[in-house]
Amino acid sequence: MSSPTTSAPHVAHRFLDVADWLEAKGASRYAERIRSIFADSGALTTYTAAFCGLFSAGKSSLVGALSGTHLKTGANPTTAEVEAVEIATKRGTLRLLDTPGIDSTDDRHREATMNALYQADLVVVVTDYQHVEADSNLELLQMFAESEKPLLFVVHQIDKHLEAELSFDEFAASVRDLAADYGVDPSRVFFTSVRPSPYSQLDELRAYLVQSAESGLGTGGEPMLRRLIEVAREGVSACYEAELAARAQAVEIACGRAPQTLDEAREWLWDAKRRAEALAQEAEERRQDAKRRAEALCDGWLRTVDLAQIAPYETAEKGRRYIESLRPDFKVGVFRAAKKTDAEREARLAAFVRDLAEKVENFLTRPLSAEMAQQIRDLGLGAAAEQRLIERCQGLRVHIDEAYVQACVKPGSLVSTEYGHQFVRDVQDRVRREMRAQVQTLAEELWASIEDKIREEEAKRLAEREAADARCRALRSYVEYGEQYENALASVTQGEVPRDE
Ligand SMILES: Nc1nc2c(ncn2[C@@H]2O[C@H](COP(=O)(O)OP(=O)(O)OP(=O)(O)O)[C@@H](O)[C@H]2O)c(=O)[nH]1
Ligand SMILES: [Mg+2]
Repeated sequence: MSSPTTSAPHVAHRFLDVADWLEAKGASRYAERIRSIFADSGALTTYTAAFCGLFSAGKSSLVGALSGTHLKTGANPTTAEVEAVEIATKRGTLRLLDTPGIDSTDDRHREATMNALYQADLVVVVTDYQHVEADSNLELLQMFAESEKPLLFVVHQIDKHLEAELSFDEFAASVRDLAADYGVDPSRVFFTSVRPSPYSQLDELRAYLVQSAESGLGTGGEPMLRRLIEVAREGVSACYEAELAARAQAVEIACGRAPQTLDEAREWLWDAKRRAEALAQEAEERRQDAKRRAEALCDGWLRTVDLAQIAPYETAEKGRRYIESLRPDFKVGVFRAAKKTDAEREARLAAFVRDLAEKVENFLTRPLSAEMAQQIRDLGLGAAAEQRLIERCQGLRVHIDEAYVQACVKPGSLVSTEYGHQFVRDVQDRVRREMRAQVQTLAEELWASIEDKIREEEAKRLAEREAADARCRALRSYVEYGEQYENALASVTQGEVPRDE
């Protein structure tokens, strides 16, 4: 437990506000305990040791002997309510609480004793000589060990020890080992008796208690403050534990295991966040990769269109000859020249068209569509998409006829003798432009198919991504609540009312 930052008694008063807060949170039991510590007029100058143990261990006899008072004792369950006796010390009062014997099989009984412990600065677990190792006694020891109060372990009625059966030293050593198993320091183990016995450490026990009280009370009000903090922290735990456990269970469902500590949960959350981000990023990277590949394909196809030899020298020559035949001064023959000239023009046009169409088919359309079909096959898009796209490749076409070529002629340029070359370039450009447009449309259709495939594959990974997100959510909720809980504990440890978030 954290120690208080200041021992000034006025700090204690702030706990009345903490009590109100606990009350409002539904932890009225703890609010009551805080108020009852205040109601105890001697609280600031009192150090309290609670004597607890099974029935008839000799608690009342022991408390009586230590304080020089007479308390009711007996073989049957005797003490019915917590009784206090006081011993004056140099710095204040040492209060001894004699508590009713605990029937460890009765939960309500145990709870009643545990409830009284909030008043104690120290718990003395008393066991009688004959029951040191009895199960019920060990259970009790376990219960007190968990309460986190400073513990003394007292073996009472040591006058019953028979040296002939077992040496006292051996017995004492085994008791100290046992106590150590429950976290009790060997220096806090005592053997006592109210009857004469060479082994009784009644005086040592009294001296130890007085010494504890004096050092506890030394700085003024600290035992009370410590008790207040302890009760307030228990109250905070009562407020938060159930919800925290529920959130831990949600984490267990999402992660397969519940976190043991808040730090562990924070670590898990960090890992889970990174995993979720990595999964999302991987998905995006896969998409980007696919996009880059598709773009590279399209670029390659466009390059094929640009580089295809669709008008080699002899084809270009035919084009130029056709243009030449369109010039105003072009004339064939002397007789019936007009008709012959027209016939020549048509012949040159037909020759150019035929040749060009053949070259386009052989050097552009066919190789391009074969290249595209092969590359699309290599993508493994799935039968249906693949077939559809390959059919589209096979449908790539620039339909070249006379009208197509004639449409490229710019009549105003016919006067120039150089125009023939330009005309052939214009026709080629038109062919390439139209083919590029078809390729681009097809590339868009291809990308749509690739995206479909990506979506299909991502759907398979969706379960993993959703699980990662669910882990993040459960852990975040646990960590947030755990932090509120931690902050509330830290606040009440300072005597401050936790801020409600
Ligand atoms: N031999 C021996 N008997 C003891 C000693 N101390 C107590 N007794 C006896 O043990 C019995 C129980 O003593 P109590 O002091 O009443 O025990 P308790 O733990 O207060 O009992 P409850 O209040 O009923 O839980 C009585 O008969 C006592 O006389 C002791 O040191 N030696
Ligand atoms: Mg008693």
